[in-house]
Amino acid sequence: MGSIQEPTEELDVLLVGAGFGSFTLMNRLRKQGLKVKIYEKGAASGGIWYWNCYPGARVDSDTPIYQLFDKDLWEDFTFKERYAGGPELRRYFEYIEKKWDLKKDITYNKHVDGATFDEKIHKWTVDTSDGAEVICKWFIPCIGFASKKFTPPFKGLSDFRGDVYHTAIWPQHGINFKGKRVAQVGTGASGIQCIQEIGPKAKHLTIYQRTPNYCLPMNQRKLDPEEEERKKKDGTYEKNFAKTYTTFAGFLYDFLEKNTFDDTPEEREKLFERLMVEEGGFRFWLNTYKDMLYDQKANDEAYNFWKKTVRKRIADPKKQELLAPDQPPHPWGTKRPSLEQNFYEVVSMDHVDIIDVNTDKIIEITEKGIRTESGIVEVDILVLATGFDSVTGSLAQLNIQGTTGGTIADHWASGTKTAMGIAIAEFPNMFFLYGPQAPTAFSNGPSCTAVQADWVEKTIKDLESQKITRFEAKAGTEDEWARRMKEEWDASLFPLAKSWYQGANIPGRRVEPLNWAGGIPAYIKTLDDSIANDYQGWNII
Ligand code: N01
Repeated sequence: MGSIQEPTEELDVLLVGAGFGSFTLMNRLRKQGLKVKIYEKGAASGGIWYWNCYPGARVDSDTPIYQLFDKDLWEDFTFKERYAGGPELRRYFEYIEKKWDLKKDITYNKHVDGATFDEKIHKWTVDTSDGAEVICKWFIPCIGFASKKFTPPFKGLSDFRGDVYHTAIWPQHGINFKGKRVAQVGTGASGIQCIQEIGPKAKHLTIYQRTPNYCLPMNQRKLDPEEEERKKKDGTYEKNFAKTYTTFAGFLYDFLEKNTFDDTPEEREKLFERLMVEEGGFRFWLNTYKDMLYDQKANDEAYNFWKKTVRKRIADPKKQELLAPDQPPHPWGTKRPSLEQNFYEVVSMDHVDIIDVNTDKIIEITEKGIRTESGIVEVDILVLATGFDSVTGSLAQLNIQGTTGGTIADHWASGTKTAMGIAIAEFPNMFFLYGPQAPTAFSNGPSCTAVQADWVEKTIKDLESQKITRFEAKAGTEDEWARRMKEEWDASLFPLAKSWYQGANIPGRRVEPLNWAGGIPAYIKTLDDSIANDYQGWNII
């Protein structure tokens, strides 16, 4: 609680977080005549693109689908690169704010601490960091899957006398690495992008790697504005956005209709070459044989091609084995692959070292650097690219109390439970976007939020028109969704990787499927069915 007490504000809808999800919903719910506001803890919009402003931050989804699908937005904004960088994405959010006149209803630097549902009036009372209270009928956190950073509990971290930066709360003013000795822990999506930028600038870079990242070539390129204009006019953009509703991950491509061994080795090689090297991006992951993520032998074919291709770019045999090991530590694609531009060239530089923390464990951080079993490396700057308490951490960290008085963390104490990845039993009149048990991490972000926003918009409209005041998922709806989540998960190879997809990155955390692995079309059908069957899975008052 802060010191200034402000008067209580009454809203129809409070959205938390200023990103794709809340912007979409604010625009649509305003049109229903509802009084809507966004509270954002940062000083500007963009969500992850605001906070994670580390060097080289760039999206791994390609244009045009990494944006909101509304024509009035895309007709006047053209991205400059196939994969937009952080600064361009921030400009894009500013553009939406202006175009939709959102700013007057966004309060920045306002952190939602918690909320309580009032059973008498069927409304939420929301507490914020400045001591102000807001009462709202519909409470919709749109805080993504990565708003709680994770720092490993390294012994001695606070003793380090140099500078420590976590990729998830990077200083807005940027950091100069020129001539510095740098240590970086973590080689996930954030880590790979940092290494590409920091490596060439630093005097020396030591990378502490636990698991090699199965990186794919991004094949970045500038977009031709004239060609984009043509695609806007000839209906290509509209066709593309419509397609995202029909593919597994909301991209413009999908798994092939054939299995790995339907092709001859020569055909397979040719296909892999095209997907990974010629076309690039996630095609080698999501536009490949349909059994790749389900059958170990099929997966081995993908891994071996990937290893062979990557090794050609690394001269040092030791680095080859560290970055693309002979034996895969987990099946191909069961952890999030990163898109890289020159990662393998940067890590091949003489002043860049890789320490495998599995065989040379980190013992402690000292005043001067990192001590592993083999000795100490003294550094000026320590970069922690160690990720997030992903997917559930964002919501569970807030003191949101449901009808039984327990928080979301309490509700999930014996396992994450949601109704279709969009609501929680005992938390009436609350929805969330891009969080647990939705296509979230297995989707293009704007595709997932578009699908969920469609459902929330329709549902609120239905309920408002019927003067419904209380809408809550039944426990059975959660149980059924948990069953389907597990069924999809267990059929795949995903359980075989120690990934944040299943919470395995957080020491001591329950390992469980956190993302819907059944694809966007099946997810849409589930959402649509719940409306078509008159919300039978919900208690309505
Ligand atoms: O986080 P991560 P991230 N000792 O959890 C390592 C999205 N995103 O911020 O793999 C040593 O992936 C950990 O090792 P391991 C995207 O969905 C998107 O990079 O668990 N190492 C891993 O290497 C992405 O996937 C974009 O064995 C330790 C790293 O730290 C997600 O956010 C950009 C350790 C953490 O990687 C998360 O990405 C950025 C320890 N004790 C983020 N603990 C784009 O679209 C952890 N690690 C480009």
